[in-house]
Amino acid sequence: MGVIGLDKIKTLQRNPANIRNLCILAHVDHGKTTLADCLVANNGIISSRLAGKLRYLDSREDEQVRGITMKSSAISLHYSTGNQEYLLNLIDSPGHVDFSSEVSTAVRLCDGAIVVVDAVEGVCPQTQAVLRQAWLENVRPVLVINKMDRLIMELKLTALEAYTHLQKILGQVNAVTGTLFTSKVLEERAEKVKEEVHRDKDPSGDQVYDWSAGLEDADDSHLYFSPDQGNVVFASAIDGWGFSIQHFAHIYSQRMGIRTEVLLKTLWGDFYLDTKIQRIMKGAQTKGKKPLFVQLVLDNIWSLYDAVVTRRDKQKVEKVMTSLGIKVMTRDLRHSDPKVLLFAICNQWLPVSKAVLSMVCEKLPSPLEMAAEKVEKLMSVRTRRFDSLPERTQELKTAFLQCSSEINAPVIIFVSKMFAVDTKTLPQKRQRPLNQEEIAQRREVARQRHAEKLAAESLERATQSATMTSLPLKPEEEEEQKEVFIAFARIYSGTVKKGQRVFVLGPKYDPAQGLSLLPEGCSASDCIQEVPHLSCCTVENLYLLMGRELEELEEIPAGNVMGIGGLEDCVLKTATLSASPACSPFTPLYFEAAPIVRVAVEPKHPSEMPKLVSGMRLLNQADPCAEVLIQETGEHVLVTAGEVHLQRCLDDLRERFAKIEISVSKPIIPFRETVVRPPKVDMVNEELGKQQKVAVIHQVKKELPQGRSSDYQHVDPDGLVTLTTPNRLATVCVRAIPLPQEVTVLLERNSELIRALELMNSSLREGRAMDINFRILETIAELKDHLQSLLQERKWRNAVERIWAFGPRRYGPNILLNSIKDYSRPSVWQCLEWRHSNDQVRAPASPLRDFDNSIVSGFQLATLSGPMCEEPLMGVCFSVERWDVESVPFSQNSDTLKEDSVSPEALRDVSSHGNSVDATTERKMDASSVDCYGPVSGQLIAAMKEACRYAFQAQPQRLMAAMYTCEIMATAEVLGRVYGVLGKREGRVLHEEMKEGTDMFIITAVLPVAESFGFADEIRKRTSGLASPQLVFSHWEVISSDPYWVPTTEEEYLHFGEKADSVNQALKYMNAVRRRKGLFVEEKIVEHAEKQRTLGKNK
Ligand SMILES: Nc1nc2c(ncn2[C@@H]2O[C@H](COP(=O)(O)OP(=O)(O)OP(=O)(O)O)[C@@H](O)[C@H]2O)c(=O)[nH]1
Ligand SMILES: [Mg+2]
Repeated sequence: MGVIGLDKIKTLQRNPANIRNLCILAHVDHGKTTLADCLVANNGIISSRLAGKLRYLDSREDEQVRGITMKSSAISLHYSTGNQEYLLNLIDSPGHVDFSSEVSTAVRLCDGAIVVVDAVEGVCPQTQAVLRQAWLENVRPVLVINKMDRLIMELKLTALEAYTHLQKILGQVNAVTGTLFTSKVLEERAEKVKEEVHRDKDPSGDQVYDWSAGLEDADDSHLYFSPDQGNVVFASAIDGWGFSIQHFAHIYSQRMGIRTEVLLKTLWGDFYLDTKIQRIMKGAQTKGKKPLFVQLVLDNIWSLYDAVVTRRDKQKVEKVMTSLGIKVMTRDLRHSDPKVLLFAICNQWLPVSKAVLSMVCEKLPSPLEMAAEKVEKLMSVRTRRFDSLPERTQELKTAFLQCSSEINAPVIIFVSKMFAVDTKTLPQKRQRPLNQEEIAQRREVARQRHAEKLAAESLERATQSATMTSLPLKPEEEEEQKEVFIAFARIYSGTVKKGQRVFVLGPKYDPAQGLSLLPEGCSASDCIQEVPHLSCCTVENLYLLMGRELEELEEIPAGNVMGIGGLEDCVLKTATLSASPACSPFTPLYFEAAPIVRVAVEPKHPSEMPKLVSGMRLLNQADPCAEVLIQETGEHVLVTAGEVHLQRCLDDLRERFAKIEISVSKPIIPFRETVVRPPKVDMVNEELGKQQKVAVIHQVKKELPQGRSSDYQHVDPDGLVTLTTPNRLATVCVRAIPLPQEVTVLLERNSELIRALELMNSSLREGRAMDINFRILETIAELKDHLQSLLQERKWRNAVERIWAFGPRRYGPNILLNSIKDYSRPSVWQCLEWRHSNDQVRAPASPLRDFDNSIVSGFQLATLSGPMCEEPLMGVCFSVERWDVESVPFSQNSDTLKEDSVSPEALRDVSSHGNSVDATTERKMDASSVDCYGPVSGQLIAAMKEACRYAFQAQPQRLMAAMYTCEIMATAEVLGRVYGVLGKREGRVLHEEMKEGTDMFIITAVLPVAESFGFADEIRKRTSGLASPQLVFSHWEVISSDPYWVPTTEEEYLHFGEKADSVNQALKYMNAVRRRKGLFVEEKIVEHAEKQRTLGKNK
């Protein structure tokens, strides 16, 4: 394990003041793993000659082949400077968007981060994402501007141009930090005001709010990156050099006799050296002078590159080397590749590892400096505030802050992911010197085997070779190939020992409940009674994570990152472990990208199904964001974040977890179904007259299932659907209305909140006690206000108050609206009023209320799968305009009840629809024979569902496609090809800008997920690898073409012909989904083949 021994590391682990837990974050390919190599080489774990080429922390084969990191991995490094020795627990993370969940798992365990930015590409989408992630987890960042050599060799910038370029990059990075900071301050201010409002609710006279506690007062100077703050290093990891201005300040203060502090302040910025008076002056730019940074720093590097790489001037190189006091080996000096010499010189002159590591030790916080704010954030799960936690839980905050490893400090550990390793790589299995006894044992075993072999030989001499080769694997050998799971974890307090028992706190564990159920002073080793979401487990093994290797440890004190073995049965992906039941589970990890690409997987040989099932289970555990589901259809579905991620998961499944051949379906692309406002123009841009409308209605009528008599259902010309249950006891009238887009987006974004709202409502309904978080109530009230402001139009008057339910699954982006006159029910916002008036919200009892739930259930079913291709609905409002139920089976005096439930207006309404009147009269006749249809509530659910589907079909229907946003960086030459590929795949370019100072363009585009498979590969191929896109799921978008469209107007006939067989994208998608689901697909068959052939004359 390199040059530092395990004992040294063990000693360092006990001194948290000198521990740094940090991760390396960046956009894909900006050089994280290369930089990590340099740091690892500093410890002698790999040779410094190989640093940057080996990519030691990319230990997986596919990582090496593809050249991208896929898993975050940790390594413990030792660094000594002055008289201080440090232990650095370094985690390298992936930059590809598909693996952003791995970044989350890394950031959670760290106190600091090195953010790497490519000096040419500057701030990229993932740079912003990782800065945000670091911000959200209160992780302090330092900056490394990497690939500085590209400015010299590729862009051929002069030192001065490079300086301006670097200033711009710093500006970009600081702009991102600035936005994060401002939004946080504003949020905090809003919170403060809200709290004050709460406090002042009691009548205590005048209220004075302090509005000045805003941006102006907040000091944010320490947050920004600036070389003079010492938190920026300029580097070229591949050439092995890097520096901070501190380094040069020390050198020049000695050489020029200027105080270091002065140089530190002036080396970066608009300062120049006035040679005449030998003083540093301000205003280099206006006076046209070289800034100090260029003159004293960059010029030296530029001329070194010039001498070594460009001109290969041996004499000059030697001169430089003597002036710097550097000696290189002769073989490096004579090497045909000048980069080798360059590396040898630079690595001695400005070793990147030293620059980065000393910055890390100086600027990043130790575990002892954890901010109280961070602890509170970690301990308060979303719906609960820290100060609402039990007192004993709040007391644990000091344990975090002290980070004590004393015997009485409670053990608190967070597991951020589980990773699989081959049993063979475990230290327990590694070869070690054998002792005498073991040697004797082995000798005995070998002797026995030899005897067996001899016996077998004498028996079957002829088949000897066959038996030798087909010898079945011994059970222990089989076991060798097994994967074991190791928890990737950090200990925040106490000392964890091998064999210790700890509590495993599930994400829903409530410390208040736990404390009340468990006896005082009980520990995880006691036999404890059942507590929800709490279990116990034994820490079987403890490991030091050393990149590709693990080292076994007996105990690990607070403040360290580590691996834990033996948790695979009690921890799925993440967990909080603690010796105290008072600890609250940590807030869940924050993931940037939601998994969206799904495929169905099955074994090539059906008999291997059990292996697949267990393999999928292992995969699910080993990946922070892959999801494994078994659909109702029995399919095994794998959901991943993107194509590259999918590929990695499938490889893992095939080669590690299931070890069988599998067949994989094409990606299952999700769609949504919606309705839109009727179009004003037809497909050839002609104004639509009445004639088109009639055609649409006609079409809908045709689609209604045959065989049902029309007195059960009726569709109005304006889309109002009236449906009666088969027993004729209940009738519903429903209309589908498209929701404004902003409303849909708002609902989609707040689905978690709506789910919380539903939970509260249901506990209110059932009269259950629960602790309501006022902060959530505030956010719900905000949501309501926001909805109100968006639904201002006349037709939406009072709509927000009338919302009956959300769906599907009660929190989706569709609304059920109560437009029934005289039917009042508690509003969905009832929990908001609950605070003020406990019982007033109860609506007057009405017979309809008994069936309220059936209507909601029918709506939920209808929104879960739409009529187009059984995909969920989105952005549709179902307005129930009339509803009556006759309660004959339940009560004798049906007439009175009927009068109660149907208002006179509604009856008048009925008279306008002939069918419904029929239905009402008929109802009375066969009231006695209704029983054969089963319970009314069930029928009502079905009727409501059907009514919604018809109402949906009565409007212009559209499919919605999932869209990716993608940012593509491309040079001017390949720009055309990029546009070509985008166009072919229905992509839409949003904007294009040129990256300043480079010849790169950044194109931002949206692309349907359905068209994205193979997109990245195609772009890469077409541009010879010069452009590579990053795809992230962004939103749902209505596909403008109508899948049911047929030409109806004369112009359309003229333009598209009678068959209209030009490509209809929406129809294509819809049919593909229908075919996959085994639904009926109406397809046109080519009728007159010859005619078509004659049409294509030029073939
Ligand atoms: N010119 C130049 N190339 C570099 C430098 N550092 C890294 N590279 C190259 O950039 C490419 C990507 O480097 P990696 O270290 O794998 O990048 P990464 O950030 O770890 O990439 P992911 O982990 O996939 O996000 C490799 O081909 C490196 O050789 C540098 O300082 N200068
Ligand atoms: Mg990497």
